Amino acid sequence: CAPREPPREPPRLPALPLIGSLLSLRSPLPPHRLFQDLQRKYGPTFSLMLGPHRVLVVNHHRHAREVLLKKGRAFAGRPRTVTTDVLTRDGKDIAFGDYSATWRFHRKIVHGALSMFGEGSSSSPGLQPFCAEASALCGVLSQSSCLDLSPELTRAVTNVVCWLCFSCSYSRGDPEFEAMLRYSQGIVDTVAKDGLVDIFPWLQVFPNADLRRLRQCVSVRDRLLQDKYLQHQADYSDHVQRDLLDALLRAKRSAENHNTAECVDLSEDHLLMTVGDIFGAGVETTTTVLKWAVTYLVHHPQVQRRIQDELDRRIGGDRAPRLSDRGSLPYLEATIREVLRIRPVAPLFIPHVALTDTSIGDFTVRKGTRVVINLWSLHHDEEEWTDPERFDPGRFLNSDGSGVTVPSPSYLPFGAGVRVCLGEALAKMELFLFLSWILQRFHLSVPPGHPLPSLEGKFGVVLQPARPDLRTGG
Ligand code: HEM
Ligand code: PLO
Repeated sequence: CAPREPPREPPRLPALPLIGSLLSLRSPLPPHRLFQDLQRKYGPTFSLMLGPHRVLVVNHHRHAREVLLKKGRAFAGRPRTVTTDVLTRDGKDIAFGDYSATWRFHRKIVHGALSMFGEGSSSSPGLQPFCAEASALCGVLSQSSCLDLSPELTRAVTNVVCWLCFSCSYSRGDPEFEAMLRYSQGIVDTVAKDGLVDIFPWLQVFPNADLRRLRQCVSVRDRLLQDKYLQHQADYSDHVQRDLLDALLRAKRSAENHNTAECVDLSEDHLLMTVGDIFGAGVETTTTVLKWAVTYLVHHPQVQRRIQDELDRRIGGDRAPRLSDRGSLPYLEATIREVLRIRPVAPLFIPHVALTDTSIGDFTVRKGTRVVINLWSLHHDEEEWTDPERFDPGRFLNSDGSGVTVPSPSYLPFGAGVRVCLGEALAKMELFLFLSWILQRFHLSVPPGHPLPSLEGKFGVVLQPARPDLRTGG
């Protein structure tokens, strides 16, 4: 056996003082596509300088799994940036907050609270909001044969998350709901998208339209969160836990009574930012995937027909789909998996940070290095996926089509390890229920004479489809 290579520096993009590698990063391509292309010159793992920050880009599943799983703790940090600090009151949330005892504690409470909405039996009260919203959604769709699905999908998903966080829901046209749609889009458009202020914080002193818009949107969100918080505090009871906010309030009270508050910070800010994360993530991610699913289904009517055949055979038209049907609808499951592969919600995840001096493969990594996992590259690796831009749910079916598989280790739509997505189970349930309800009742297509919706994503903190123009038919 050959002796192991000594640790070495990863290949590095040219860098100038102050600006770092910015000149090599000028490109019309969005960052995930540019990083994918740069592999050809630098190999699958390379480093670059974003101004003063050392960034390591990982494009292959072997190194990605080492970062997330094998060395998950060493890479569990998050960078502080100007825009995420505005969103999260300086990292007092889960997703953008650095690794700490407080962070671990909040993750644990949220994990427990989300499991209230777990699979269990189909009669579990936790599932009630899903079916109520799926049914309301289909009711609206059946009233019109030609409409833009996006606002309806967003409202249905928002209501599920509202139930979960605050035990409330919105009706169509509710002004608070409309305001929420506007501020959330404003945040998605302006936060954590590798803008220059996140690289050079001193740029904040200059007028910056994006940062102004972000601050405005965050203040609208904060007023809403504060209102819900005050209402919940007013009618809080130790005996009933209605939702996530109650679970967090209970933990806060119990920590205060037992004096554990010194090791973990359960301040009002932390609590509000945690709810803000779950609310924001809950709405934007699932809605985005549903929009991508609808987009791909109108491009591929044969896939749609095959799901509908499966629904007809396994469920029929006399009853609504239930979570317990998931195992008997493998082609629908495979389609959801393929949508999550071909258009990953978070193509660059959220950057990780090395908390100690460590390594990836044979490369040394210094403490403080930001690590970007390029999920786009993993999900479009030609060694792992034949013709990666072809939409083919069949990749995720087993050989006789009776069940689903994951055919490659290069598939991590929800991440893995210490920072794995907290909403994975919830998102999968929602995607399954909404899509099965819709496809049992409707055929999706573009109105005659209209072009098919674009498959290009709009890069940001989530990869969103362009505004679609879709209609349903009974
Ligand atoms: C983190 C994907 C839905 C809550 C993440 C990450 C990914 C991801 C890739 C980053 C992992 C990392 O940085 O290593 C998705 C996808 C979703 C989805 C594809 C939908 C299909 C949700 C939902 C919620 C949620 C519904 C909440 C209810 C979170 C939170 C984090 C996270 C709180 C941050 C975890 C941490 O930093 O510790 N998600 N997510 N996600 N997700 Fe999701
Ligand atoms: C979406 C807009 C909201 O107004 C605020 C918000 C909170 C949490 C973020 C989410 C946004 C985007 C998707 C994120 C989520 C945390 C985890 C999730 C980044 C910005 C993913 C996919 O990583």
